[in-house]
Amino acid sequence: MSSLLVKPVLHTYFRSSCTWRVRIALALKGIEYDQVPVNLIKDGGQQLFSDFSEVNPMQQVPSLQIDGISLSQSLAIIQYLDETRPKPKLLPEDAKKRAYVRMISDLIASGIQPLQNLMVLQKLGEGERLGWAQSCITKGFHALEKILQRTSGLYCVEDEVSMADLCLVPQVYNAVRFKVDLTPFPTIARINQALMELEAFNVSHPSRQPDTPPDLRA
Ligand SMILES: N[C@@H](CCC(=O)N[C@@H](CS)C(=O)NCC(=O)O)C(=O)O
Repeated sequence: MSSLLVKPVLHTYFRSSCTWRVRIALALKGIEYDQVPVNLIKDGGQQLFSDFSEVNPMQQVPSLQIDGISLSQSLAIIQYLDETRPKPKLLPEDAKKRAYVRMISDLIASGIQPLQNLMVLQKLGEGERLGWAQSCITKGFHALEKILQRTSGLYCVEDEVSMADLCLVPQVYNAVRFKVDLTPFPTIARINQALMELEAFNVSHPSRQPDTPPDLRA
């Protein structure tokens, strides 16, 4: 069978913000896929199992098997999906808008999320974790708020949903989880609210995944 006819397989964890980015892209583009859950907490972290290291040597989710290749890194995955399944476009045609989309995506994916990732938090004492995560997210959100005041319309970059929005919503979810005060970030909060009204952001939400524990289901 041609690899183009095989359903993609997403290695996922319901609460992983990086995986949620990819789930939104798959939902927006109407791509059907199967999920293989990788529980980041259970058994000491199933991402550390040797068979999963074959899937993603970085021992992180997400990973997507698609078109006969195996991809990791959420932004690379989203850009591959956008190049091969262009509707709706998640990276604008216009070079300046595209640069804004990449700038905002990188700010979140390189400047905020990695600092509050599980692997980092596990290196800290239990009493230090919440404060550390809050300070990383708050610092990043101050920068993001300023940038979004310049670039946003209804969404992060003007009025079209883009890769930047796929990064924003899961990062706001993490901020809420870590009890970050969002009052200083009205633009972030407004865009998040507008995006959460869209079906693709809702169906892919951590509370609605096959591996979501019953007590966290919505
Ligand atoms: N840059 C990667 C980061 C992936 C990542 O940090 N994944 C987290 C979940 S959001 C993870 O698997 N963490 C497991 C760990 O820290 O052990 C991407 O964008 O895909």
